[in-house]
Amino acid sequence: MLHEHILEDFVRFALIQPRSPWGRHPYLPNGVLSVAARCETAGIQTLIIDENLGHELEDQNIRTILAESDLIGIGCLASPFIPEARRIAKALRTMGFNQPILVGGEVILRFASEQFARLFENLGDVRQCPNDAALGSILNVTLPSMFDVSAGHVIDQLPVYAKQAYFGKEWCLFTSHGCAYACGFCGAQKNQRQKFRDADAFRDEANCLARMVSLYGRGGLYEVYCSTLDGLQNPEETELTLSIFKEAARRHGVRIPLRFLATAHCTAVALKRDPAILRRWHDELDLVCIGIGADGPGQDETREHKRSRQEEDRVFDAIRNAGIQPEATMVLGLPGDGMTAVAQGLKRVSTFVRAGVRTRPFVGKEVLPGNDGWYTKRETVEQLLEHPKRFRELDIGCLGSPITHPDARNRRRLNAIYFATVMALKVTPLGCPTQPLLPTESVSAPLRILGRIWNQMMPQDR
Ligand code: B12
Ligand code: SF4
Repeated sequence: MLHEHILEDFVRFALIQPRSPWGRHPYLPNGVLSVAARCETAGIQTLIIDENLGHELEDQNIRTILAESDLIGIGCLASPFIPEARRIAKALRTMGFNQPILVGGEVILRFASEQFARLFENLGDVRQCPNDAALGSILNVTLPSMFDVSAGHVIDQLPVYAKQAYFGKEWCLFTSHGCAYACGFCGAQKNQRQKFRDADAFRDEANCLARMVSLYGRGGLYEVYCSTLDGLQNPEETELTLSIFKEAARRHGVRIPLRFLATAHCTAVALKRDPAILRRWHDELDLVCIGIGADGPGQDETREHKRSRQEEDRVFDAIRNAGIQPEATMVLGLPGDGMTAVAQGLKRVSTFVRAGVRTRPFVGKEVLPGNDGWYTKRETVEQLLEHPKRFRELDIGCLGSPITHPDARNRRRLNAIYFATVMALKVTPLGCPTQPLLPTESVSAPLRILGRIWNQMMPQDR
């Protein structure tokens, strides 16, 4: 694909990680760190500005960095960040920074170019980074792929306060991208073989991360979330990745507990081939939690990989028997679901509680950039593009809102049931990591104010 190059000879690239949509929540920004690492190898000087660390665009130091940059990048991981990226682009233009702006990140890859243009119209030269490979072509340099580069040297150069903020709590380990399945409701990069990182690049980054935990981790007790979407889809590659990470942790004298997502089906297949796999990963590689997608009854037919409740239950048992905490990631109440479907979902939740499975229930969202609804529900997409702040309400932790669940009666019932379920789960022995958000955009002014106050108290990873 041909892309109009941004600059012939530029040297400085300021990369902005927007603040979390509901307040400041520092979280290791893998996307911008990866871009910085790739650019640095091509001789481009990068500077990272993270609003979650209190870097305000108006501050004099930040203004100076921006003024001296030839190009500005904004990272946008998922839908709730879209309004933040727009706010930043507007603020930059208002402050008189007219350099080209490049917007990238997982969710940005899902927009058609004309949809992207609508989001950033009248803001001058704002470009979409449509895929990982396109970045080098846009920048007019040869860049290594995101899989072949270690972000270790970029992380090393971060100021101490940033390292303390990122490693003093939960962070994400970039292990692989992509998934071979194509579930209709999912907005991830899918329908392709999972791609893992180059072993040497990953080893270098793992060593840096383990050193950071040894220096700045507070107890290191948080589970680190691996980016792999299905940890048992390619077990050999996952095992190699986990082993490299374990070796790095051992070298730096730390234990870093890991968590990843997996499908029940791939876990069952992997266990059939190698019954000791989970026990080994737990005992030798510090895998402490596996989250399995166990969606509500309404979603069964949208799953391309057929699975049965029995298989799911057997997998949860096997995970628990290996000493690993099983987690059920559930989507409840898609707009079309009747109360019977919601009731069945709740029954499933209570089975999980009794079986020692930690449950993470979320509210189903029919339209997410890149999922099936994005291509079929044109009216909703149109409303989102017309009122981009409503992208915040696509967060799966957010209660149903008029944009996601237009039927008011159903929405009120679903929200009440969902909220009560999460709160009830919180007092069970395993608790519930989900922290519900309130809708703040397509609702009336008093609810909006209440929602903003409530959401500020919610963590980034819910
Ligand atoms: C870690 C992670 C998180 C972390 C975020 C950490 C962070 N700030 O970076 C946490 C747990 C907080 C999180 C939260 C959410 N996440 Co999340 N998350 C992931 C996960 C597992 C890994 C992402 C990662 O670190 N990848 C590694 C980096 C290197 O890759 P990358 O981010 O894609 O970056 C590359 C390119 O995108 C691009 N790029 C990135 N930034 C930039 C910037 C510029 C300027 C340019 C040019 C390029 C560029 O270059 C990078 C490579 O060099 C992915 C799943 C996956 N495997 O992708 C889901 C995923 C991205 N998350 C997703 C979602 C939906 C969410 C939530 C909205 C979930 C929710 N609650 O509803 C929230 C949003 C929270 C919020 N406040 O907005 C979806 C996005 C789907 C979509 N189409 O939007 C994914 C794909 C999961 C899924 N199965 O659907 N998430
Ligand atoms: S929901 Fe999970 S298994 Fe399905 S396509 Fe998305 S990442 Fe893959």
